[in-house]
Amino acid sequence: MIIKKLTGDSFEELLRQAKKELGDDFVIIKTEAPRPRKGLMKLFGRQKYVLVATDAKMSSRQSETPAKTVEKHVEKNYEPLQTPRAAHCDTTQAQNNCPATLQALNEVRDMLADIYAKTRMKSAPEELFNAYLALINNCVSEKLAQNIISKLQKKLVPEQLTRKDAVNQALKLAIRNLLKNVSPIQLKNGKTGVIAFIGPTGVGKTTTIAKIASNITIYQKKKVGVITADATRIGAADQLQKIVEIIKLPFARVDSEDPKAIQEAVRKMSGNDVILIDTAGRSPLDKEKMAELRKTLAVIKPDETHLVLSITTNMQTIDAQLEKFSDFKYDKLILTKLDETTKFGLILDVLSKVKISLSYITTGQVIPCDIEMLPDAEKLTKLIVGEQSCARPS
Ligand SMILES: Nc1nc2c(ncn2[C@@H]2O[C@H](COP(=O)(O)OP(=O)(O)OP(=O)(O)O)[C@@H](O)[C@H]2O)c(=O)[nH]1
Ligand SMILES: [Mg+2]
Repeated sequence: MIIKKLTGDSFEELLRQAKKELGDDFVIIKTEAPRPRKGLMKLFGRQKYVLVATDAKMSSRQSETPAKTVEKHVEKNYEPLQTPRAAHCDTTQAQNNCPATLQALNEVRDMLADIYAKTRMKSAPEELFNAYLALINNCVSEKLAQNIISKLQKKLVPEQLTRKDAVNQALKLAIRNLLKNVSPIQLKNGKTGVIAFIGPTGVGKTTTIAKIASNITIYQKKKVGVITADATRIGAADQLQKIVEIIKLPFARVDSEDPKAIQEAVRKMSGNDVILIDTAGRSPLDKEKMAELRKTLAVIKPDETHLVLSITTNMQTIDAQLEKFSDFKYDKLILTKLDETTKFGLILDVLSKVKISLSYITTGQVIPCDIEMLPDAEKLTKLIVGEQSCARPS
């Protein structure tokens, strides 16, 4: 079995190269699209597309079973097991005997599962495979892309599968369905809505609150109060205070560790239609600060809690952030910094994981303009399939 890692400027180029080097039946193992670079990293040239492929034939006609392939791969690449059948014994024993071998076996097993999935994709009709490539090219995870394409394959009739427009339309419909839950802050007549914003450090919470406060005041003509419970960073509250002073909104700064002060600030602002509460950014790795945030929220008892995440983060980090914030019972998701990327697949992955409504997306640093107060699923769909490459309104 030959496995090749190829790099180039486009998937099309890599697919041609793989075909040349591995023959018509090559199987894609892994693909990576360039990630957007930030700051000084932008100076170091464009990142490349990566494609890992093998010549292994995984069809039912194959002469070798997957298990045999695993065995051969392990035999060839790793030290022999201390006990001949360690891989079949219970996990603890195997880990004690030879953890590296067990890990290698797991890696190869995962790799084979992935090869099977990719083989299914590659054997998909051409238009479906192109749709799959469009998704991964835009950084939708391979797992989610495979899932979407498999469902399309089952749903479309053979005649539709050969037509680019039919596949494209069905793909966009499938994506729109995943994005359909859009729900900004719900204002209730006669009741003050208390809305808390939480999230990791630096994702844009304070800026987003300033945008929301301005928009609700100016365009929806509702009364807004703003409280910041971010007393930790010097200057953090000042920034928000300056903005809300310009639009003449009630503002309070409270110590997040002082429950009485928080309750009092909320009480004083109860004549408003909505109170927006900023919290200090918390590194999900900082257990102490996360516990403090939990206490603050227990005092605030918000009607809605919006988790704010930045789209410039990679999926692995977002997974870790979602896990750490999972016991906060957030209701809605805000995605920020869509102006800083040209690959929007992450939106789909995040939303299909959290299964909550998207409340807002933000597209720049300018207050109050760079926010979509009602995210447009149609536009997000175009961004995700690559029909549109810029989130900012033109
Ligand atoms: N490009 C871009 N930058 C943004 C966006 N939203 C916020 N920012 C910038 O991100 C940086 C951090 O924004 P803040 O609003 O302070 O973020 P925060 O989450 O409140 O930060 P902490 O309170 O420190 O956790 C600032 O430079 C903002 O101007 C956006 O949609 N696009
Ligand atoms: Mg802040």
